[in-house]
Amino acid sequence: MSSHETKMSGRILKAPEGQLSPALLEEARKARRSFMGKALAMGAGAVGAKSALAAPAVGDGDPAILQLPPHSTGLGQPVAATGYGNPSKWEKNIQRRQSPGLTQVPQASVSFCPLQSLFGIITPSGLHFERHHQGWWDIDPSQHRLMLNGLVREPRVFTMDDLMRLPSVSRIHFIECGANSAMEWGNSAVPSVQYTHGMISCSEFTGVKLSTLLEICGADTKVGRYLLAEGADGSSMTRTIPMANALDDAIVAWGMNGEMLRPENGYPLRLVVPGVQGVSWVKYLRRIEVGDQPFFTKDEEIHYVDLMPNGMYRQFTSVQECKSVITTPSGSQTLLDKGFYNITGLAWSGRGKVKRVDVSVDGGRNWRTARLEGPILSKALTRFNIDWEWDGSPAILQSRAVDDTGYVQPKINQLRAVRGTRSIYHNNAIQSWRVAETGDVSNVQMY
Ligand SMILES: Nc1nc2c(c(=O)[nH]1)N[C@H]1C(S)=C(S)[C@@H](COP(=O)(O)O)O[C@H]1N2
Ligand SMILES: [Mo]
Repeated sequence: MSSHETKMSGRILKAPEGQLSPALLEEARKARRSFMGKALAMGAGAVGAKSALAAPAVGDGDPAILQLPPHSTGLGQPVAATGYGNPSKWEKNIQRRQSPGLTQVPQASVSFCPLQSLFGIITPSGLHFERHHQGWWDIDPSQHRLMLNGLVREPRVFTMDDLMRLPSVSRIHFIECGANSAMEWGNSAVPSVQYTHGMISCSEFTGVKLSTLLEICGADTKVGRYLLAEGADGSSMTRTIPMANALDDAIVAWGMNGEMLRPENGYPLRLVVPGVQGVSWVKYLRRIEVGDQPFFTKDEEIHYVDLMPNGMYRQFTSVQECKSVITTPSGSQTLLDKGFYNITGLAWSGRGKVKRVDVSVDGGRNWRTARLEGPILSKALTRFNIDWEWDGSPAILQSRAVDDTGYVQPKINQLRAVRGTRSIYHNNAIQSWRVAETGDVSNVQMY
């Protein structure tokens, strides 16, 4: 097994990245202190620094609300200080991150999406997870071409201009790497949801339907039951796509979240195959060939296959089955106090819509049905929320999703009973987070 994704062994990360480190916490405290100091120096209130820092509850006369800070009295920043806006400097800890030691070179690697810090269902483009086999490129769109050949009446080479004149669609879909949660097959290995589930993102993609291009070229969709999709990067990423997907909802996309694709995500052109594992979403898409049988490329012969306990492996298991995860509270976070919390998370299914999500706070003994927030879209992330009153005693939080085919997300021991413990891809097991009496949340497995 040569894929770097096969090397995701049980590694424990010591630093809970994606959370405020002690150093950053101290920095934040200092910033707050000096902010309070400045406010006082400006004569904003005759309140001692000590009582100001104690932050009494509103109603107890919180002095901070009575002081006018500089941003209430001074002149703000001018327009277009940056032609393309950036997140607040206070949010700079929210980053895509690599799992230290996971891969040997950063060009054939993955950066994980900080799911614990995101709201709703759309992933900000700058935080979309990345998976490259040979590094990313910022390709000149005027030089980029897409060729369509094979079992077609008229082979064609399209420029970006040609493609962008065609009728387009915009659809919201998740993309999940088949290796998401791969480190968790043997045991609970990584500390936070960023690393357990961060190889998923969800965006609005815009492009021309692949079926439109096939029609233009007069593809033989009866004999031509398969397509080859090929990328322009050095990895020669090639995957077989069933014609059924091509005629259904696959898109040749240039847009992501209202703008052109980001270079890391395949600019200027990528394939979108809703519900199918990320590897088939070929980036820097340069060629589509129609053929009468699967192409058996390197990326489907030895990679993205399911090693079974008897040593045989399953191939072409490319649909991402129904799965969910609680993103808050989640591993490496700390609950500050007893009392009310909104448990929130994400659910999805490569086969359609999420029908229901149940949440347990006692390790799977009792379940309550969570609220699904709209829109609930097919093959897209769905946000769920549920109220929780934490009484301060240890708890195990879990979510279990059901999709509209009736499929129920399995427990890890149910998956292992069929697939063993040495699999890598397609782990859609229920995730467990343990809340300790201290409020610290950690990654555990429940059988
Ligand atoms: N050309 C090309 N396409 C590619 C890849 C690649 O390395 N090169 N990686 C694949 C894999 S394994 C995944 S999971 C997705 C990741 O897409 P993203 O980087 O936009 O998240 O792209 C797929 N398409
Ligand atoms: Mo992937």
